[in-house]
Amino acid sequence: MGGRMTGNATKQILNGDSRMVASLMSLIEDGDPKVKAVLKSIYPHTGKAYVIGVTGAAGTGKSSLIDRMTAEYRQRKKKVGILAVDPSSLFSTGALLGDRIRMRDHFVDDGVFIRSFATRGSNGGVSAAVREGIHLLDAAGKQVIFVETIGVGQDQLEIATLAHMVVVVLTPQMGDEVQGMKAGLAEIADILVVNKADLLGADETVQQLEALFADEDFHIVATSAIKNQQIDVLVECIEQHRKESVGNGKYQSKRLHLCRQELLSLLREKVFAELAKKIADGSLETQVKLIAERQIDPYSAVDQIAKRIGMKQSAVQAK
Ligand SMILES: Nc1nc2c(ncn2[C@@H]2O[C@H](COP(=O)(O)OP(=O)(O)OP(=O)(O)O)[C@@H](O)[C@H]2O)c(=O)[nH]1
Ligand SMILES: [Mg+2]
Repeated sequence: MGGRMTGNATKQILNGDSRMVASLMSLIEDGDPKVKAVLKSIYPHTGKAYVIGVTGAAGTGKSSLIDRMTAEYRQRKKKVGILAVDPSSLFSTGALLGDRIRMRDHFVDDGVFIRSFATRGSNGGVSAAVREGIHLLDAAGKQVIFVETIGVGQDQLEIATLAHMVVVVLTPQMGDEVQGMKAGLAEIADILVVNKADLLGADETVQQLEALFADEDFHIVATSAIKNQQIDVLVECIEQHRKESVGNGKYQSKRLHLCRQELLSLLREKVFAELAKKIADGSLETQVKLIAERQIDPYSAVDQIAKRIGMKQSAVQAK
């Protein structure tokens, strides 16, 4: 993208032009470096959106809830962006289609931008690409941004480096499973939702969670996305959490945390790319084979490579 094209793209993003947002999202998805110039020029205009991570096991109703909450936020005159991080769409487009169909109503609404995000190319991985997507939506004037991720292990923790707050979606069917999730939930969740409250056992699940987290101060809300019940309560909970965190300084330190995570992630990517250039072609693969054959251990291999490219041994051993 040349200077003039970057300028035009920037202007269109700041005007909230959905088509430009969509085409830059595609560049981000493909890991195209051209998008960096636009990201640089829009960055001063970002930092206004509130980013809400929505995570939970497959099929708990995350997309359905986001769909309903979006309607609620639209009634409150907020512009909404939605990024569904979709690992499965790498293999099939089924999940993506599901999201599209369920969120159909919002597709004709100019105040809503929806994107299912499959990340193939981006160097910094999924998180880096999602962060870029968030900046685009933020600059385009979206005031609330939902990021949907399927919560499994690592991914679930990653969301904490992307979002201002995290909503974890559970269901009554999970029963005793929640007991084992206690530590993970306490670490990541700001709000716990028991969705599918129209099904049997919802009250018990809520009671179980309340007992489990008696010492924590997070909210537990029972909803039914399908029946559109308690969605306003959930949104009110989110808004209350937001206001409280601004009031007690947690939001400000969260902002610093997110900026730090992004900077470190970009730096890691850059430094590693530089080092990889220094490591002679093929020698990495040679080491890999040696490790596989147990002729060397990976720790000594790293020491050797580091020494060869001129890194001081002490620097390698520090940390
Ligand atoms: N009974 C009931 N079913 C629901 C509710 N919310 C969602 N569902 C159903 O649960 C299924 C999964 O809903 P989704 O919204 O796609 O769930 P998801 O968590 O986004 O799913 P993935 O993105 O595939 O992990 C669908 O068949 C929904 O109709 C609810 O409140 N009650
Ligand atoms: Mg979904």
